[in-house]
Amino acid sequence: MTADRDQPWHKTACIICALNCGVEVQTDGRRITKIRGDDAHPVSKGYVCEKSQRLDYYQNGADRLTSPMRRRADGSYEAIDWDTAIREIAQKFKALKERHGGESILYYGGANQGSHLGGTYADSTQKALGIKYRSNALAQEKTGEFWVGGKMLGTGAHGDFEHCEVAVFVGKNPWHSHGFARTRVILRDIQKDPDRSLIVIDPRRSETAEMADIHLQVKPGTDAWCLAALAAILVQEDLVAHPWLAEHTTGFAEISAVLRSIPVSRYAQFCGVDEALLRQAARRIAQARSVSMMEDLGLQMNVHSTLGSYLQRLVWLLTGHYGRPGTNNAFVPFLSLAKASKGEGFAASQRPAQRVERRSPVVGAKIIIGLIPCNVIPEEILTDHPQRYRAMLIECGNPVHSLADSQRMRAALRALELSVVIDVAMTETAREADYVLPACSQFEKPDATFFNLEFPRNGFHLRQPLFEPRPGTLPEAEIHARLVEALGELSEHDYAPLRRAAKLGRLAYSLAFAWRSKRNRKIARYAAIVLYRTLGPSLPPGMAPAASLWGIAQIYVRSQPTAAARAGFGGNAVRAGNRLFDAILNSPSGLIFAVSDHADSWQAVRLPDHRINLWLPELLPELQKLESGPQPGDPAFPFVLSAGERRGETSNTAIRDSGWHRKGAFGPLRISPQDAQALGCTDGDSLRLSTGRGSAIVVVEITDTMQPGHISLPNGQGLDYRLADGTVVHSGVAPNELTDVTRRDFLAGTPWHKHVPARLAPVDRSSA
Ligand SMILES: Nc1nc2c(c(=O)[nH]1)N[C@H]1C(S)=C(S)[C@@H](COP(=O)(O)OP(=O)(O)OC[C@H]3O[C@@H](n4cnc5c(=O)[nH]c(N)nc54)[C@H](O)[C@@H]3O)O[C@H]1N2
Ligand SMILES: Nc1nc2c(c(=O)[nH]1)N[C@H]1C(S)=C(S)[C@@H](COP(=O)(O)OP(=O)(O)OC[C@H]3O[C@@H](n4cnc5c(=O)[nH]c(N)nc54)[C@H](O)[C@@H]3O)O[C@H]1N2
Ligand code: SF4
Ligand SMILES: [Mo]
Repeated sequence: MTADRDQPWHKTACIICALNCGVEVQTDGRRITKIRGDDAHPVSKGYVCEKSQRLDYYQNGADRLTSPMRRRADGSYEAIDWDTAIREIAQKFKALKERHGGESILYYGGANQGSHLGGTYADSTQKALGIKYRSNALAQEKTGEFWVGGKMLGTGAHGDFEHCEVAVFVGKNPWHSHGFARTRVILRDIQKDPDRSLIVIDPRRSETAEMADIHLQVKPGTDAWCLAALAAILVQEDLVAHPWLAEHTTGFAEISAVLRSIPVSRYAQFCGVDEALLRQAARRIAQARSVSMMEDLGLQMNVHSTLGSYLQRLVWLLTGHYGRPGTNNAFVPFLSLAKASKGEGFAASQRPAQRVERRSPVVGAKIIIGLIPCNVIPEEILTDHPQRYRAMLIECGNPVHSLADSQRMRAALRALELSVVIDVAMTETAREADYVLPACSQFEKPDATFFNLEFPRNGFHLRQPLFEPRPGTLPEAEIHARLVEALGELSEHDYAPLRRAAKLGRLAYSLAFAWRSKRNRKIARYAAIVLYRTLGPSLPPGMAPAASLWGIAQIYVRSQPTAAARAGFGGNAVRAGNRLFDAILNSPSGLIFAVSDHADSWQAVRLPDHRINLWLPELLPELQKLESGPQPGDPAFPFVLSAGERRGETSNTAIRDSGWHRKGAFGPLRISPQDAQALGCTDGDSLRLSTGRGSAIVVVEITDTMQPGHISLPNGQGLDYRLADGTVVHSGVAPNELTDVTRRDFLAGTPWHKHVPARLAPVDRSSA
C-alpha cells in the first residue's frame, strides 16, 4: 500500500486486539487503503503492530451482511426487510417472555475486541425482555481472575510494565497477544536494560520467553506447582515484605502456615523446572524495587485456572508489589466491564454491590460478574428442565466458533425456540440462527471499547466513522431502539420533551433528563435508547450512536470525582460530565479521562480498612490437592494440545478472510523435533489430530520452541468464509471442533483449552 500525498488521513483505531491502537488511514471509496500509527493517540502514541495493516479485510469481507435474514425450514436463508424482521423478532420474544418469563432468554456477547458501544444499547433490550441471564467471552477466560481479584483486592489491577524493574508473565505471550500499551517497545526496553529483568512462565519458548532473563519452562498444565513453589520459597526463605504485609493485608498468618509446609523441591519436579532457577526467580522478585505481573490464557484456560489466579497474586502481594510506581495498580475504569456485564452500566453510581450469590438455573453454575460460564451454556439448553433457556439473543460474538465444543453449541442453538444474531458477517453462529440482523461495521459508526486499563493516566477513544453505513445495515443503537419500541416500551411520547431540550444545549438537556427520569420510570430504565433517540439527533452527523456515552460520562464523574478532576473534568458534576462528553466527541485521537495517584490504588481496595486479603479458604482444598502431583494422562491421548495460540496471523474471528496470508502453511500445528522424529514426519506434512471430541487434518510446523509432548494450534482459524459466489473457503483448523465443555474449572467453569489430551497419527488416505 502506498500513501497518496494528496489524500487526507482519517483518525480511527485498530480493532484487532483489545489495545485498539490509534491509527490514521487513507480511504478510497469504501476501502481502507493505507494505515499508520496515530502519534496523537494519548495511549498508543503512534504504536501499531503488523496486524493493523489488515483492517480492510475486516471492513470489506466478502461475507458481510447487507440485509436481515430469516431461516427457512430447510435451513437456507431468505432476505427480509427490516420492518418485518423487527416485528417478528419482537413478537416472538414477547410471546416467550409471556409463556416462560424473561429468564428463559439468554443474552450472549455485546463486546468483542473493538466494539463495545452496541452493548450499551443492548442493556435496554435486555430490560425490555426481562432478561436475567447473560454471558460473553469473559466467562471463558477471565471470570476466575475476576472472582479472585474481588476476594483479594476488591478491584481490578493492571501492571505498570513501562516502569517496573521486573516484569513477570504467566501463560501470557505479550509479544504477540499484546495486553498493555506499546507492548513491543516496552518489552525491548526491559530486555535492553541490564538493571531490569523479564521472567516468563510458559511451557513453550514463546517470542516473549525468548527475550526473557529467566524462562521457567514448566511442563504444560503445571503452573499451580510452579507458582505455589515460588510463593513457598518467599515464605520459607523469609523474603516476604513483613512491615508492608502488616500494614496493608489480612490473612498472612493463615496462608504462610500453608506455604511453609510446601515441599519446594518436589513441586519443582512436578512442574519440571530446576529448583535453583525457581529460587533465583523468587529472589529476583523479592529484591526488586518494583514488580509488575500479569497472567493470561496459558494459566486461565488451564487445569488450575482459579487456583492459579490466586497463587499468581500471592507472588507479588507477599513481596509488597502493589500501589507504587512500576507495580500493579488499580486503574480507574471509564465504565467497569464487570458492572456492565451485570447489566449495571446505567445503574446509580456507588450502590453497594449485591452480595447474593447467583447460580445458573439448570446446572447451578456459579455466576461471576453477572455471567453464566460459557462452558455450561449447552447444558442449560439441551435438557427438558423447565427452567432451560429457550431463546438466545447473540450480538458481537461468535460462540459456535469461539466456545468449547462447536458441535454441541450448534446443537444447542438449533434446539432453541428462537435465536437471533446481530453481526456484521454471516458467521458460524449466524448460520445456526433463526434471524440474523446486519450491523454496520466498526468503521461505519462511532465505536469504542471499555478496555481502558492504563495507570496513572487512563485514556478513552471514541472513534468517528470513516464511512456511511453499508446499505441495508444499521448501527446496534438503532437496532435496539427499534426492538424496544416494537416491544411497546418506548415511543415518541417519551422522547418529545427531551428532544426539545436537546435543541437548547447540553445543560438544558441535562436538567431535563434528570427531571424527566424522576417522573417517567422508563427514561431511567431505558436510558441508553432514550439518549440515542433524543440527544443523538443533536450530535454531529453520523454520531448519534455515541449518545449513551453522555450517560456513562455523567456516572463516571460522579463515581470517580478525584481522578476526573485531575484530568480536567472536575467541579459541578453535571457540567463536568457534559465537558467530558463534549471532549470525547471532539477528540478524534482519544483523550485522558482519569489521572490517578498511586495512593488511589489503596482507596480502590474495596475490602475492610482497604486491606488486601491473602487468605481464600475456598481454594484451600484445591491447593492441598497439589500434594499428590499432576494427574497421569490417558495413554490413548499422549499429547497435550494447546488449542488456540495467539500468533502474528490470528485475530480471534474479526478477520474472516484468510486472503491476506501469503507465506507458508496457514495455521500449522507446532510440534517439537523429538515428537516429529518419533512420528516420522517433516515440516509441512499432514497428520490427523484427534481428541475425545473430534478430529482434524493438520499441517505440522516443527520447532524447537515446543517441548516434547506439547503441541499447539492457533486460535480463531478454520472459519467457513463464504465468497460472493457462494464458494466456501476453509483455511486452518477450528480449535473448538476438538474441545470439550466438561473440561472446566471447578469454580469459575473456565475451559481447559490449553490442555486438551490429543493424539497424532498419519493421515489415513481413505478418510483424508
Ligand atoms: N495476535 C493476536 N493477539 C491477540 C488475540 C488474537 O487473536 N491474536 N486475541 C486477544 C485475546 S481475546 C486475548 S484473551 C489475549 C490472550 O493472550 P495470551 O494469553 O498471551 O495468548 P495465548 O497465545 O492464547 O496464550 C499465551 C501463552 O500460554 C502458553 N501456554 C500454553 N499452555 C500453558 C501452560 O500450561 N502454562 C503456561 N504458563 N503457559 C501455557 C502458550 O504457549 C502461549 O505462549 O490475546 C489478545 N491478543
Ligand atoms: N479453543 C479456544 N477457543 C477460544 C480461545 C482459545 O484460546 N482457544 N480464545 C477465546 C477468547 S480469549 C476469546 S476473547 C474468544 C473470542 O471470541 P468471540 O467473542 O466470539 O469474538 P470475536 O471473534 O472477536 O468477534 C465476535 C464477533 O464480532 C463480530 N463483529 C465484528 N464487528 C462487529 C460489529 O461492529 N458489530 C457486531 N454486532 N458484531 C461485530 C465478528 O464478525 C464476530 O462474529 O474466543 C475464545 N475461544
Ligand atoms: S493488533 Fe492490537 S497491538 Fe496490533 S495494532 Fe491492532 S490494536 Fe494495536
Ligand atoms: Mo479473550
